[in-house]
Amino acid sequence: MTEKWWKNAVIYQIYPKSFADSNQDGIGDLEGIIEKLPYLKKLGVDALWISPVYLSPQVDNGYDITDYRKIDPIFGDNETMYRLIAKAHSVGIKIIMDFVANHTSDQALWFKESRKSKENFFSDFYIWKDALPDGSAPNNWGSNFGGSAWTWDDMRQQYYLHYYAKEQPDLNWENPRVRQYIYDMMRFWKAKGVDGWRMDVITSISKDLDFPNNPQSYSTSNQQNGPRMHEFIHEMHKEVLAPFGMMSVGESPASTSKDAPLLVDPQREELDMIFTFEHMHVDRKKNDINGRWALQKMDLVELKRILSNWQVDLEGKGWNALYFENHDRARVISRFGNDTNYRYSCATAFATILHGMKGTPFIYQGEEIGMTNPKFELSDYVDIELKGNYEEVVKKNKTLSEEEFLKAVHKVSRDNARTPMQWSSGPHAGFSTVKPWFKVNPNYKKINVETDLSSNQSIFNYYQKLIQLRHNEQLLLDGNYTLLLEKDPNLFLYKRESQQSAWYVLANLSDTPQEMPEIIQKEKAESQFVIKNNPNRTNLKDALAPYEAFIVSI
Ligand code: TEU
Ligand code: CA
Repeated sequence: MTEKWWKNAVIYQIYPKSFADSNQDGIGDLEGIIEKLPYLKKLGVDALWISPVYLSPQVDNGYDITDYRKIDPIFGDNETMYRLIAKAHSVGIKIIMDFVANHTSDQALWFKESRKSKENFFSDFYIWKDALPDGSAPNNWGSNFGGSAWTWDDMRQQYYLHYYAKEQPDLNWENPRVRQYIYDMMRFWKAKGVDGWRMDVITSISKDLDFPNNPQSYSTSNQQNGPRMHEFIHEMHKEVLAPFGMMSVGESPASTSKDAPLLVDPQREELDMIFTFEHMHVDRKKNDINGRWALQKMDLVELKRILSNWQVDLEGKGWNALYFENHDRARVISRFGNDTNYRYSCATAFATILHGMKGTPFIYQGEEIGMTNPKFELSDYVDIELKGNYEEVVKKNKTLSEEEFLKAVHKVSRDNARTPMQWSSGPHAGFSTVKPWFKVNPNYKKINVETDLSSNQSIFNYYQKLIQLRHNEQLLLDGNYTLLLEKDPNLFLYKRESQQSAWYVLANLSDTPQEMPEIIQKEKAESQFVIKNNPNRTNLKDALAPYEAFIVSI
């Protein structure tokens, strides 16, 4: 329909470790993805974003890369990856790889060489600084996984910078060689057929070379939008993205809808889309010392305001990436909705809202069958962020009790999304025949692909329809967007409209019935439902059931 394939596309994210285990070692792998291609084709998605599968010690589940051109043996080998790309292409599915270029693993050859001395070819591939006269770190910057962002290296007798784990040293993008090596790596994968990139914390690649202290010790507030960020991204666009027509979606934690066009306005030649974090903070207390673990009740008015700002502010200036879930986020129905009494309605209601918007929707594995957060014991969790933050917040600062922390973990921890994919009610949810690397959610007997597909309330089927709409309806592509009832604390209502047609997209995102909005009641009786999650819905008058949602064409 358009010259940019991703504008009518729905992209599905795979977290390989937890998707499907083909060789029964408890770890998901590439062959597992190949086996599930018919499932993904049936769902109807256009592209797969595959979280990192490169050689890695797996300190951060592959976001710590040792060799960008090698597939980690836990996932298969390079030949399997090439076969996956070819097989996906043969059924019309594109492949987006994860591009982690803010940092590497400390096991990468570059880092091993870099730490050897101050005067070798790789010395300036990372960010090294002398200790302060008293031996302490160069400044008070913090790591996202707890503690200082600086680690002392005995061999080199200097500190190196790491925004994440100490095993994830930050690359020095100031060094043109680093940039050229990265572009070469991208060309390598392009030659293998990769169609685009999801760019991990791409807005962190440029550092403030004055290294000023943060107002608060160990804060991570300095990490985004450094002085040369736009310049570097533009260079990458010129060198690789444009010449090879590769799609790009950048992770951009600090972007607001106002400054987003600086990254995604096509005329600036930087990125195609970015993932904002703004709407992910609507259940988080602002400026709280406990950061992502300081929770409050989800504020729907705020969620509507943020998502709508992105719709409106990017109109004509850039393209949205739409998501509620990914491997760093909890299950949306457990976090913002009701995953027990209204699981089907709630999952499809959030899906309706997201997939009705302008932009490219991303589905995270398991979202399409309404998988939920598990409520594990603290000792069951494995994520490095959770563990690092626990040490910091509960043990060291004592600003949260263990109970409060666990409560927050149950709501928002990254591990909520990382439990193995629930394929069937068989042993280990059909993910593997042996004990998986991370616990299966005990609700798998009830919630799994097999059960969902055979249910008359199938979340999968609903997603399938939403994806078909994305492919077939011009209005979704280019209709403009208007939020209605902006102050309503329970209903999400917006209008999509073009010269030819108009739709209302409506969801009751509460546990209680709600009056049908007057503006809808006034519509013609012969209005057509485009999609609805309540089979009993036949008119535009009756009250909305809890988590009822529909799209109606007027
Ligand atoms: O995430 C970056 C990121 O900022 C968040 O995931 C962060 O951990 C959290 O939101 C802080 O509150 C990316 C990847 O998606 C993540 O999985 C990696 O761990 C991280 O980068 C480092 O590569
Ligand atoms: Ca395996």
